[in-house]
Amino acid sequence: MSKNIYFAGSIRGGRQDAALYQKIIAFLQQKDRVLTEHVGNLSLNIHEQGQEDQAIYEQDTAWLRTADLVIAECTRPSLGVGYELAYAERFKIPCHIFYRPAETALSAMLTGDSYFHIHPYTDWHDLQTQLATIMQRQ
Ligand code: 6K6
Repeated sequence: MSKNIYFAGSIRGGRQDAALYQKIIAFLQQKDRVLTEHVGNLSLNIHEQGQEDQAIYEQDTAWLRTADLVIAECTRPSLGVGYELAYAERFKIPCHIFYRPAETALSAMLTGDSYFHIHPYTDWHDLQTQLATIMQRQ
């Protein structure tokens, strides 16, 4: 059965990986429903979002509570993504965290928490292979 996936990626933390987020979302959408497609929106202007921050918070936390799993790309550090991961843990939603170790040292608050499944990867091919394995298992 198709799952509801909450994809988390940096927005105000920096959009350098936005094209990668878009590719991950498209990959996941082949079989499942991604609740947060907007995270991969390449034309997003982070200064003129048009939505009140409180409405964003209410919507995103409501989606998180209904998600079957969270996939987070954490190479670009983001306070919002860190918050979402802690929120998901509180609601016992499985969380898979991806990052490129050559480009970032992931926070000890993530690597030190055994609740999280941490997946270092090197490139798109590696990431895609690991994602496919996780999605088969879920
Ligand atoms: C409209 C279109 C795209 O973005 C918007 C408005 N902004 C947000 N909309 C929805 N979720 C958001 C928005 N800003 C942050 N988030 C959530 O926080 C996303 O689910 C991301 O995973 C995370 C990013 O946090 P920051 O701290 O990098 O902004």
